[in-house]
Amino acid sequence: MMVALLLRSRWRGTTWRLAMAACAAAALGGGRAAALTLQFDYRYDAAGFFGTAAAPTPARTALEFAARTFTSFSDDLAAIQPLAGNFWQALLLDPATGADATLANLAIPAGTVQIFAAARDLPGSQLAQGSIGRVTGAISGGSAFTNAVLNRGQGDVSLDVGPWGGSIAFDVARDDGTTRQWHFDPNSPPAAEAYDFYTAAVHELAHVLGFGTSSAFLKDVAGGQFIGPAVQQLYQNPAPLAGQHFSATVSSPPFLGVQPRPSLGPFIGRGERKLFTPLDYAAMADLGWSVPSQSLGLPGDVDADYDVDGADFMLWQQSVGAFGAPGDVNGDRTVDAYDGWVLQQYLGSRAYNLEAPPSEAAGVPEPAARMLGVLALAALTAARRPAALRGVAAASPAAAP
Ligand SMILES: [Ca+2]
Ligand SMILES: [Ca+2]
Ligand SMILES: [Ca+2]
Ligand SMILES: [Ca+2]
Ligand SMILES: [Zn+2]
Repeated sequence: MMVALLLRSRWRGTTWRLAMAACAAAALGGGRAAALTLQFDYRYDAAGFFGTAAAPTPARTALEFAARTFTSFSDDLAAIQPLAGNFWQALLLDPATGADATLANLAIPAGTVQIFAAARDLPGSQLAQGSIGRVTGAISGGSAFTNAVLNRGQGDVSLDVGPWGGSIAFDVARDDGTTRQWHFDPNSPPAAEAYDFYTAAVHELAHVLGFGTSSAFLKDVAGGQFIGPAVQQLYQNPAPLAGQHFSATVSSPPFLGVQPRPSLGPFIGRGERKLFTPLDYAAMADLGWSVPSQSLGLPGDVDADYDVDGADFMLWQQSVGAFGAPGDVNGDRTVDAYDGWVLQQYLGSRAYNLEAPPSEAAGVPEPAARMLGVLALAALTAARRPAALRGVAAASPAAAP
């Protein structure tokens, strides 16, 4: 354990920042094959918010980096490959207008979801909007083709979500008509007055993948709480919901001290960076995604001693480029710069042993202290005038913008 490193705040460890900046830059450009591919399609982005592949804007780079949150999922999604005599029609929200759009006979490779991305002036305090893709009209083809179209061969759609993809839209203008100020760089903290694009993108991509938007999500909702087994195991209770999000009072175990708020809460504040926490990953597991175990505990704790410190960093550094080594933070079995980026985000964090009841683990905050933490977070949220993040559920008029 290197105490000096523990005492540094997440963003002020200059040495670490320099070392990790180079690594994260490499991660941003990495196109390495992974189990789940989020393939972005920018055909609706006539305004050029995302630029081109040859000349990407910072928004495009940040969106594609945010997608790595999910590329460790190992679901075996069936290919949608329309052959002669096959027909299907995708129904999506056009991300540039918010209107319904249809696309006939999309071909989508195995292990891939296709996500249409654009930007527009979203109403009110809405920052971004992710919606899961639907299917409209009759499907022509045999049962294997039909199953691939409807749920990617994942079986009962009410138990395991398997979309063809969907769409994602980002706000470009504030209510007063001025340009929306985003912070695009995942390698630096957002300024106090800007909203963090990475944080919004990760949140909306989870909606595209079914959180708050699928029947597999609804099966885990009872009495205004999320009751999926992976979430209950981590949270030790059903987790309160606020509509299609975790309630603003929910924070993610298994951290000691003030626990981070989940990505899938209802708001983000100005200047706030939120990561996809173990609680968020547990929810995705409950929707039927195959989430690696590394993502369900303290991320970056490579040596499994309930902290993220210099010893973990050294283990990661020594195994970069290796396959299946202990430096694999995100569980995609490859050790690369992205693992180092995640590790850096959690540097200095400590956790309790999930195998032991938290009430018996040393150093776990007492209920009163925990409540104070919650109140402090709520006050912070109010002070920063949070803006809304929204997912649009399939065929749910109440959830439409
Ligand atoms: Ca707007
Ligand atoms: Ca699945
Ligand atoms: Ca450790
Ligand atoms: Ca990895
Ligand atoms: Zn949302």
